[in-house]
Amino acid sequence: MKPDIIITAKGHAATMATLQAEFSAHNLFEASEKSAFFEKCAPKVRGLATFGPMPVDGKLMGALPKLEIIANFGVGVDAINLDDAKKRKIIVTNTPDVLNDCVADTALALVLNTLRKLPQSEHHLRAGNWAARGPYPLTTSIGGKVLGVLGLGRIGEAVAKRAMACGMTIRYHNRKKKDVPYPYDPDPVSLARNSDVLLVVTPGGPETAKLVDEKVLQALGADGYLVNIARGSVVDEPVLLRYLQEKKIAGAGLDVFADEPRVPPEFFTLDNAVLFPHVASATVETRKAMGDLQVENLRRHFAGKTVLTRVV
Ligand code: 8YV
Repeated sequence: MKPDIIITAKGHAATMATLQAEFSAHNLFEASEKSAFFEKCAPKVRGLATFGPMPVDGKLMGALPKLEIIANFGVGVDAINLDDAKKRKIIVTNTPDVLNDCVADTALALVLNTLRKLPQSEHHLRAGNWAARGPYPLTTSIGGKVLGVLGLGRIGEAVAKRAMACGMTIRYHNRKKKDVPYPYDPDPVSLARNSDVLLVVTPGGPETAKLVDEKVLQALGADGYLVNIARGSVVDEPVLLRYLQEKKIAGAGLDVFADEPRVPPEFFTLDNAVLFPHVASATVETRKAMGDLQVENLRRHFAGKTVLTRVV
């Protein structure tokens, strides 16, 4: 008998195919009538395979009396209420490490693209402006600049290595000081004040909501840049938009937004922002590795073995 699982959202195609083949999978995202869907499968569902930002809270967990495990595709588990899971002794797994390099590559790309305005200069060429109006204006070097890492975990360290290879120096702020060779700032405001580029790599969720607020952006200042590859929720987005419009910071590179995939259209007209559609881990290789890990956690759990990457 294959264990029954619910797949919450449409995700990585090959992973979905494996989940469908190995488990008795119920696709929540295809259910037109949610109550009928739950009535049919809720009593037997033992696992959830989660993709994307759909909230998984106590109400959903409570509707699934046999739920044992929530296996997330992605390292960030901010959409899952971990306290609710803990209370119910439900295991939560994620997909750390396998995405560090790709996410760090994207972070470095955003730093480079934001300071050097490479997408904007490409647009200048494509629009015929090179020949018609002359060269693209000069931009800002990354070499010699200070990268302030807000949330120096495994991904932050991978970005730091890459940034140092480009001649940047590193500082950081975490809730706790770490045993690393980089200078520590006691709070996000000091880190922003001491940095040319503030890179946000914290987890999402209520503990970091709007951690980058007006005070932090003020401290970053008119010559400072913000790069966010964490979660849109970590930054006060309306304030960021205003700071970009009023040139109160020099620019921003954003892979994540508060209400994905809806991005406030005011961002589209900004010349001082580089915007990516949450692609940090989006390569064939990394997405396969993430899916393999998600599936392996489910397999191991249902085989009575310890899961590989348990969050709670
Ligand atoms: C993915 C991510 O885009 O791992 C994460 O937390 O944000 C990304 O790698 C996301 O998990 C896709 O659903």
